[in-house]
Amino acid sequence: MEFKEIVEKFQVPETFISCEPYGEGHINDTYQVKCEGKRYILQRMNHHVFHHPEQLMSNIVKVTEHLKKKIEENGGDPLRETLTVIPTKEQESFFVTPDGNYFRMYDFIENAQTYQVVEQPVHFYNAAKAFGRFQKLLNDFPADELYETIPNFHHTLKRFEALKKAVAENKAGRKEEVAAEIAFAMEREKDVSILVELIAEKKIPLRVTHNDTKFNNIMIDDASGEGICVIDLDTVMPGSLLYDYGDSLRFGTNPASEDEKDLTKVYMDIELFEQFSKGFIEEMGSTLTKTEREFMPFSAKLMTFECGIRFLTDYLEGDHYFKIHYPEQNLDRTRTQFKLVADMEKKMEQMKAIVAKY
Ligand code: ADP
Ligand code: GN1
Ligand code: MG
Repeated sequence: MEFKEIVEKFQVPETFISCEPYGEGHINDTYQVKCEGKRYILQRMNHHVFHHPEQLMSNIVKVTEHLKKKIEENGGDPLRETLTVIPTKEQESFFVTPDGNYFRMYDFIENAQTYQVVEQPVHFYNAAKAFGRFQKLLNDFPADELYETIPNFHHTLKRFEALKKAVAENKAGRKEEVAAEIAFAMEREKDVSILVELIAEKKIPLRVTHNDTKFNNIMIDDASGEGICVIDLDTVMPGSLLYDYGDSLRFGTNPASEDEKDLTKVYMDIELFEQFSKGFIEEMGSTLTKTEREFMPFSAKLMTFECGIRFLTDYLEGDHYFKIHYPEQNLDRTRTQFKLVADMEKKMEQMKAIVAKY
């Protein structure tokens, strides 16, 4: 089907002009749709990653409706501060093409940007506030109404077991080439059960969390620099607040890109760590439990390690999960994550002191 035909399945009154690939997400195919006087986002959901796109969309509709109500109550702009799902002419939240591809549309959030690296520290502080606010707005959302779109998404122990299996199977024949990275991962096996166990023992509460809080999943307002809208709601599920906090630091404290080849450029910028931690703690306030606070610095390292082992697993399996633009990209991504882990290990005491300060 042509893009124009797909767009016409949705409640879009304006005349279609064009549709082009957009953004730098690793999972879905995102397009910018230009219509007369208005832009939209069109996405082909990745149904190899999300096995039940209809469940995914049920989550997103419920979560955005809940957020819109709260944003309105607080005097905000519900059309700008969360995603707006455009329904199809059949009143569905998505459209399935005859060849089995799932599409959805959102309003385009104008006068705001996503960034691939933090360009101004204050943006990162503002992002922390926005991710914290997002959590708080979902505090009273009934978690049992959410489908688990990817089971065990942040179950680091299972992610580690998946890596071991990928090493044993060596499907892409790349095991020898990544011996150093495998060794780095294996040396940190003791870390992978820590959060999982605390959650199982109910020492850390389950909340409704975003689970993919990288800096390019938040729109920064052009005029104010505020984190105006949290996007990419595909993985909103029950989880730990530490997943959201830790994953933000993983991506945002690195001044280089996630696939930077020159590892001398890759490190955890402690000033950015401070900006984010300050914003997040200020926003979450007394909602944070003592144990959550205690494990905040560790969660940054763990989420970075988890992402690194996911990239490494995908590299060993032949790159079927994350989108790549060249053959070694998942290996480059693995290396940046492991470099960050090593740097965070060195800076752990500093990180703890910062968290204790706020
Ligand atoms: P993925 O799951 O592949 O990461 P995202 O939902 O994060 O896909 O979208 C990819 C990119 O598209 C985002 O980083 C952002 O730049 C842009 N984008 C997504 N939704 C919107 C929107 N509603 N308005 C403007 N830009 C958007
Ligand atoms: C993916 O969809 P995107 O690009 O925002 C991934 C995250 C990883 C991230 C690494 C559903 O995020 O879990 O942390 O890449 N999303 C999914 O950059 O697997
Ligand atoms: Mg994204």
